[in-house]
Amino acid sequence: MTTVQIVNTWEQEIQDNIESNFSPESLPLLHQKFKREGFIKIPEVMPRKIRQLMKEEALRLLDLHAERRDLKLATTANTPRKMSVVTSETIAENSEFVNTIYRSKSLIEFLEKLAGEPFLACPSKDEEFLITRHEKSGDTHGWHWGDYRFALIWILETPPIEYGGMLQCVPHTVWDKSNPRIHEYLCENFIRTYGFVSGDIYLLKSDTTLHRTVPLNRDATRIIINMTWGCLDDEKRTLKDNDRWWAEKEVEAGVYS
Ligand SMILES: O=C(O)CCC(=O)C(=O)O
Ligand SMILES: [Fe+2]
Repeated sequence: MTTVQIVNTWEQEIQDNIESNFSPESLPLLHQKFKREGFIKIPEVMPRKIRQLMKEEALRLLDLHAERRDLKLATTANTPRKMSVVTSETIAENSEFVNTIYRSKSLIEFLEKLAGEPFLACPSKDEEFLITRHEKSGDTHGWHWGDYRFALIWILETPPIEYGGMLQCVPHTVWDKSNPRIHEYLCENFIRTYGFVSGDIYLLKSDTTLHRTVPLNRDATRIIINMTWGCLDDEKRTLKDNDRWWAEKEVEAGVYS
């Protein structure tokens, strides 16, 4: 006889929720959409209760640990980063809840099916998690790519789309840190824009999808948590350039205002 032990107290709920919201027949089309757009909106991947608790957890961490960033980043052609953040290590050290959900086997197995490849725990402890809060007029997470392949982004709170804060994406692009050519990519490709409501969740193929948030056009609150995973290819890569603006207040590749 085999016994299945549920260690993560949320695991059963996550698993049941995924099974009731996504039929096996729906997966091939979702996979194809994700491959095509580098983006897929999947709020139903998490029960409402967990999304609400995640918001409360992010608000708690922001109250205790938020740090403001206002800079332009050389490795992404001087695009701006204007927002408050809670850094990865701070989240990892201070939130059992975030760690538990990030390690959910049912969640990871489902995301692997959508992506069509294995997810690896984030190779870099300083890029596993990120909480950001856009709060002032002009706040934006400017055009960039991710160092690692997969980001699950929870839109915990967002203003109406007239205020900005949507996500814009150009899939099937690559990040050359010494020559990012972002404007060329924007001229040569269609840009897709995705609006959100509070509670949305999306999966992004972050390493090959150029993306940004549309700047807020007035003071307003937009809060997300980013959970990042790597892929098998990451084992062959080494990262260079000190452009880890979220982790340190001042980095070599940043210009500060
Ligand atoms: O705020 C968003 O929706 C995008 C977040 C993002 O691009 C990131 O955390 O790298
Ligand atoms: Fe990103």
